[in-house]
Amino acid sequence: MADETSQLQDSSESTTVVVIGAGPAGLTVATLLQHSGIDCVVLERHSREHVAQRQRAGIVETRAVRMFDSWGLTDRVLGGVPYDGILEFRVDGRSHLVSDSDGSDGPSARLCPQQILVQKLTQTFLDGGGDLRFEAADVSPHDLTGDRPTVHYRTADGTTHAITCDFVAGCDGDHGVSRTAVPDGALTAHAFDHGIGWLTVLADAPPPAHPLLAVNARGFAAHFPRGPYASRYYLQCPPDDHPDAWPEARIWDALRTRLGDPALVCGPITDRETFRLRSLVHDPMQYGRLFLVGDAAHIVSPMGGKGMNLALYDADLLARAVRDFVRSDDDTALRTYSSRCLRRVWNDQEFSHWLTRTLHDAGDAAPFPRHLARARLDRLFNAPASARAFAELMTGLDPTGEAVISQEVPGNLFAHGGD
Ligand code: RFL
Repeated sequence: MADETSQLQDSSESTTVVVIGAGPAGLTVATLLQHSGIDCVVLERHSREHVAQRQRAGIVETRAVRMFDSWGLTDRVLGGVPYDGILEFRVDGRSHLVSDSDGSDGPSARLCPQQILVQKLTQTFLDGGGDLRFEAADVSPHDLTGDRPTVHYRTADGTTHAITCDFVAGCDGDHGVSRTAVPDGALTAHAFDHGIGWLTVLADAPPPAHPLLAVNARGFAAHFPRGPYASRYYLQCPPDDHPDAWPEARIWDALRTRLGDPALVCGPITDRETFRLRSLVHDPMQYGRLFLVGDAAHIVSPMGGKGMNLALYDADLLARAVRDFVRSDDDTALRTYSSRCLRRVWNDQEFSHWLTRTLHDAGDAAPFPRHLARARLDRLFNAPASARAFAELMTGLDPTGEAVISQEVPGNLFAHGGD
């Protein structure tokens, strides 16, 4: 430690919050803190161009739109177009339209690709004079259980810097450094492998009329809009399949079959990858003065579109909690941050797991689970109460995650949470 410190070129910097990672979670925390007049520094490993191009999620759910609205930021940070709240299920080629709007007043979900949200959050933060440092290498948080943690990083010229702060927001995704700075045993990881693979394909091809989830005896497929002339497709595949096993002709053939659309218009494929569906929750989402946000704390299988939306939920709670502490010396919301986030995380994990099982079992599973899954779909298409519950979960407006009697972190908040 002494050697490390002696090589620092500049150890005099200080801020309230160091945010590690400039994805949806980190940029939202930073923008909301800035909006609250609280200073922060964002450290991002990659270049601005790299971060701005990363394409993943496509829908900002109703709850998240209303969250930005409550901060007066909707027009600045949300691009894309309003979503009409209709989701299409296609079972053996037969279409069922399901409303995933809950009918309440107020702004609703937007078709806003993740990279557009990231670009707009970046611009908003920088326009407001925000301190966002790209290409920050070897980021490492220290003294997380002390009064003033320090975050070290290195710039491209090799200079090492240190920033002292009150709090660290670990927003650096599943492979970042924030969580690995926590000693073994302080967090419990709950991991689940669904035993399912997906091939995901981005193409310059016409988007569907509605986000589309399809299933037939060959397996699951999906087609989502990603802009005026861009689409993301998913195809269920063996868990360890390689993208090379999927030449273009095979992809379009499989999509036409599983989507039940022989006339599906294809287009140039711009990206393709395979991955295993997995889910992961780290509990608690706090260690001393480090607060984990978004994918750094939890991974949700993409079915149901919850990963990015959960990241936005965590970011909102953390920004409000820090604001309470800075403005009023009130640490209640910081103490309950982890338990409040985890309640919604598990709620969304359950929804995503339910939808994952239903749409995969309804396809090529053994007869008994296939019949169960199809009975669940039948209920969704025909029982209004089921459809309403589904819509609440899709919008994120279900009360489950909100009506929290939060469990406070006992003792000294800024010592290790469980002590
Ligand atoms: P991110 O987006 O991974 O951002 C983390 C940032 O941290 C940086 N970083 C570091 N910076 C400094 N030092 C280090 N050592 C660092 N290590 C990493 C990274 O460069 C990056 O900029 O996490 P965040 O902000 O928590 O956001 C989470 C979302 O990205 C994620 O949940 C979603 O993309 C998940 N997801 C979807 N979510 C939805 O809500 N709806 C969807 O439709 C949806 N589709 C998807 C998805 C994820 C997918 N993948 C990754 C399998 C589709 C796919 C294919």
